[in-house]
Order: sequence, then C-alpha cells, then structure tokens
Amino acid sequence: MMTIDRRTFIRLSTAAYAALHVPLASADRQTASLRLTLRPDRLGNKIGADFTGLSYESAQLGNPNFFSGDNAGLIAFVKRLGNSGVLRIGGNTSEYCYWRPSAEGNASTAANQIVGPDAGHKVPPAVNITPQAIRNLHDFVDAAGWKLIYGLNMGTGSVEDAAAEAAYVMDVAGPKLIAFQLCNEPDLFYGNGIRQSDYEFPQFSAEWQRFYEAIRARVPNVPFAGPDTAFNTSWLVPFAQKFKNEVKFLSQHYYAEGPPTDPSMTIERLLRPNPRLQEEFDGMKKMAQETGLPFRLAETNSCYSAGKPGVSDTFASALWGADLMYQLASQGGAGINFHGGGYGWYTPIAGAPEHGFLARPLYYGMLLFAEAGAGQLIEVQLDPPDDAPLLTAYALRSDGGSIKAVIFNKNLDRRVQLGVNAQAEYASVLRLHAPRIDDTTDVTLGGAPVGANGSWSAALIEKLPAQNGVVTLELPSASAALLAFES
Ligand code: BDP
Repeated sequence: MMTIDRRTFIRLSTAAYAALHVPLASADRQTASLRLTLRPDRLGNKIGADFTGLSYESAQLGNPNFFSGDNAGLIAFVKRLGNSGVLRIGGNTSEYCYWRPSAEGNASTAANQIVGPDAGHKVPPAVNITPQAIRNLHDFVDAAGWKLIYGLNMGTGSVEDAAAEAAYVMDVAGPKLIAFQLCNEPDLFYGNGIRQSDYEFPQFSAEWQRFYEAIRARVPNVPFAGPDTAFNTSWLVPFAQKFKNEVKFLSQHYYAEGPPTDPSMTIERLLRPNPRLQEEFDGMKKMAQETGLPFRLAETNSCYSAGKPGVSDTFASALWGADLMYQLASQGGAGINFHGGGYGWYTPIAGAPEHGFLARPLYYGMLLFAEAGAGQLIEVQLDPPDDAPLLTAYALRSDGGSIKAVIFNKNLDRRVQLGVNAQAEYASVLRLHAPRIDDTTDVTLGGAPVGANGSWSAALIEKLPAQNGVVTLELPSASAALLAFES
C-alpha cells in the first residue's frame, strides 16, 4: 500500500490553491446579488442534539482539578455550546498516559497544570491517570450534561492496564460514556516513534482486536469507536468491514492546514474549499455506507502542530469552524469535536480554573451552531453561485418546527445581498461579526460578546420583514448570519 503522510496531502492541496490566490482585502469592493431558495419539502440529514463537541488531550487528566465538578467556569462555557454535547479525551498524549489505580492525587504533574494541544514535535511527558481524575471527569461531564469519548493508550500502554482503566471508567462514567477509542491516529504510528516504519492496517487491526477482546473480557458491553485515524482514508473501509459489529460509530480526524511554519498556511486558504476535506468526507461516507454505522469527526481544527497564530486564533476560525459543522452535517456526519485546551492557538475555550476562561473566535462559530440548534437539514440553492464563490448557506427545520437558515459570506472582497424565499412574515437575524477577519478579540454574536463566565445573550436581533415572500439580507464580507423565520 502506498504511504502518503499528512504533510504531503496538505502540500498537494496547497499547490491547487496557489492558482486561486487572491490577496486579503480589507473592505468590500463590490456587492453580489444572489437568491437563496429554501426547499422545506426536501429534507436532508439530521443534526442531533449531541452533534457538537470538544476534544482535549488526555494529559489534561494528570491534573484532576481541571475536568472536575468544581470547575464551574469551564462547565458554564461548555454547557453554553449545547445541552448534550460530547467531550472527547485523547490526542497524541493519550499514548503517554498511564493508568495508576493506586496513586493518590497525581505526582507526575503539577496540581494546576494546564495542557494545550500537543504540537507533535517530541515525545510528550508521561502522565499518570488516577481514579480521582476519572471520578472528577465524570462529575464534569455530568454537570455540563455532556457525554464522553475516552481514549485509551494502545500505543505504549499494556493491554492489562487498558482493561483495568476501561473497567474503572465504565464503572464511574457508565451511561455518560459513548465510546472508548483504543488509540490516537494509528495511521501516524509508522513515523512518530510509536511503531516501526512498516506499521500498516493489518498490524493495527490485529492490535486493535487484541485490546478489544481483553477489555470486553473484563467488562462486557463497553462501547467502542474507531479507527480515530489522522488522515489515511484507505484504512477506513477495511476497519469498518472488520469491526462493524464491535463499534458504535466510526471516527476520523481532520486538520485543515499545517504545518504552521509554512507561509502558505493562511486565513485565505482556510476559508477556501479544501479538496482534502471532500476526500475525507468521501472516505467516511463510504465506510458508513458499507456498514450503516454513523461517523464522527472526533478531532479537528484549523492547523495541526498546535495551530497557527494569526490564523487559528482569528475570526476566520469562527467562520471556518461553523461552516465545517454544517458541511459535515450535510454529508451525513453525526458529530464533531474541536480539539483544544489550555491557551492553544486553536482552542475554542482558553484559560485555567485559577485564572478564568474566555471564548476564542472559534467558540463564537460553535455558539452560532448552538443557537441554530438541532433539527433536520433542508435543501437549499444559491443562484448564481459564481457571483460569490465563498458564500455558503444551509437551512434546517429545527426540532421546535421553525425554519432557520445559516449563511456564511467567507468572501473577503464582496458583500452580498441575498433574497431568501420565506413563508413567514419576517426573519429575525443574529449576526456573527468582527471588525476584521484577522481579529482575535472583538467578535460578537447578535451584537454581544461571550462574558467571562460563559454567559451570552443576544443584544441585537434584527427583524427583516418579508416582502412578496422574500426576505432581503445584506451580508458584509467575512461575516455570517442566522435567520429564523417567524410568523
Ligand atoms: C493531532 C493530535 C493532537 C495534536 C494535533 C496538532 O491528535 O494531539 O494536538 O494533531 O498537531 O494529530 O495540533
């Protein structure tokens, strides 16, 4: 099997972008007029209440005070994103975390240690996971009303420890646990020192099976997901075929850009369609079709190697992230987990229990998605699409019954005037806005920022009346809007 690494994939897609390069514009130079047709009679995929999610490094469990029922600050931020999201614990550091059932507290890390996304440059320090960390983690997700995906250490850990850890997590977290993952990005094991360079799917699947059987022998009925691969879509169908009866859902990761040192990894590039993403969607859809199993983007963000300042921490990440959520839903994905933690460049929520938390731009994109809520997608059509190439639109019939539309103008050089057909008297509009696309602060949704305690409520809801069945929305460049149609 040909091996192509994540870097090569991203470099190849960068070459495709070079021809399309348009310099960052600071103001709207033109207005494009388009029509958005909503077709409420043509239903698409469902967006479940547990679609949204976050992902953190397992090493964060080395500090049992972080994910704890006492961390009210972070709980408030998490809860604001959805009443029943999914917290995934994993990442590179999951391969260097060790179950230590008899350890008290944790001697391996400082009591207040904060762990950001791993940059993948070196082997992370070993971290002990104690029963207290698991109990606190349970209290955290319980207080947030969220569920848990828990990554075990197959990379450098023993099968006995994995079984013992899984038994404890299952005992404590019970119904909160939607799945164990057995390792993180095994398709990179061949090159990151975890396995030999000839490590391929057959070796992985044999190991996966061995761990699975040992854990199941100790704790029957524990739920699993996998393969949690980084990029290699060629592992997906074989995994799905082999383990379709063992897993509850299929998981894959996606990073839009990287590495951050590459100057071509920019805001503009982030906002353009990414051929890699479609390739991942196709791979995931294929494995879902083969098996009927749901799939989840269990770890994602803008730029691997812990993100890129000036890109990952800007308002562009809000437009990119929320648009990605809808693209994934449109393709049939069951959910998404944005990776983050600490003060990482791409983390949606930054901070520490001792210093408080704050919403980064990406958080605002997730908040827009939360405000639109769960429901069923309906078909939409933009005409003429070429007039605003980076305009995307989605619509759903929300679980409450109302029709909503979410529109992203990712064009940096043109505002859009959009006529939307509406069987309603008016549309109320929440705007996602920042003064500049590269702003790292000053982002607002509905005219209001997220407060330091995770509180948010709209300060500005515009009401656009329908005239002859059409609502006209003016959408500045680099902004988004959520429309709720009301009578
Ligand atoms: C993923 C890893 C995660 C890293 C992230 C990154 O699972 O631990 O933090 O890449 O490189 O591959 O930012």
